[in-house]
Amino acid sequence: MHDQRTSSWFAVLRPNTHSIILTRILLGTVLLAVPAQAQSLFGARLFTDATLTTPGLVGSYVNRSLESVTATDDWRVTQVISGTRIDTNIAFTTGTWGRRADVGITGGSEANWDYFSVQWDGYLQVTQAGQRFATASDDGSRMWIDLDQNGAFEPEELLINCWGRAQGLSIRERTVGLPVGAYPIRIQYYELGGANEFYLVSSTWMPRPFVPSAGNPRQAIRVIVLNFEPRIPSEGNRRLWEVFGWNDPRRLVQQFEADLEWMTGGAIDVQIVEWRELDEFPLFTEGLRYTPEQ
Ligand SMILES: [Ca+2]
Ligand SMILES: [Ca+2]
Ligand SMILES: [Ca+2]
Repeated sequence: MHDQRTSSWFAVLRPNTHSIILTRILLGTVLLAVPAQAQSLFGARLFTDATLTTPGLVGSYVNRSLESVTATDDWRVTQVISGTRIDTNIAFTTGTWGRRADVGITGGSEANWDYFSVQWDGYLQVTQAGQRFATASDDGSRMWIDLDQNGAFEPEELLINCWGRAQGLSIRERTVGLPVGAYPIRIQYYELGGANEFYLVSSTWMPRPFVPSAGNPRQAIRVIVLNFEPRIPSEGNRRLWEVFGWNDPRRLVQQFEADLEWMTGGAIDVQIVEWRELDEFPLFTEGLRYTPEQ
């Protein structure tokens, strides 16, 4: 099923990869993160201290979801911190956050933490010039990088990835390409329910802006969406994506549309002209069709 949440210069590959991912690869998607190897950061390293000696960021955990906290303050000052931990690799799939008790989290289960937040602080050492950075998160996140290295996080040094509501794994804003150097960094993340994933990601890739001309106008692509949403009788007729806690296909399609337009530099205009809801499984070319109980 199409549960991937990806962006044009970035894709998170989970164990089942799907046609959306393949489409993006064909279009020049730069793959950056493969959570199985828990590696998402390229051309940069993280340290807890200004002397760049201890790898990782210091995670200050909060035993509730702070999605409604719009104030962009330092949670170590304004919130009750339930535990701290040095996280050496800021790349978490739902099941790889560790033991909740280590950082005072009580929501959810060991395999799927719920209703918690974390603020990471430390230093980002850019080792390869031109890297751009973003967060990819389920649910929301925001990140400051002290781009001008003046020791303070100004408003323009804040990137926000859909703060304040539930979201599937997504990426929005990216930094400019950063010169080699060390930058103070702060990341805040919250999880409501369902999957909880977070990646700090990097890439040098940027789309080339499209300049339309008389002989080469912007192309409209008219799309019919065939939305296979089989309902599962043994699960109270809930839809497959609800049973498995995957992303809502409607939101995925919206994000995919926006990403396609962005990654072509505006050369195409995706127009969804028809949406068909199909309570069935797709028929594969070799004739296979899954049944609900499979
Ligand atoms: Ca969760
Ligand atoms: Ca600054
Ligand atoms: Ca979630």
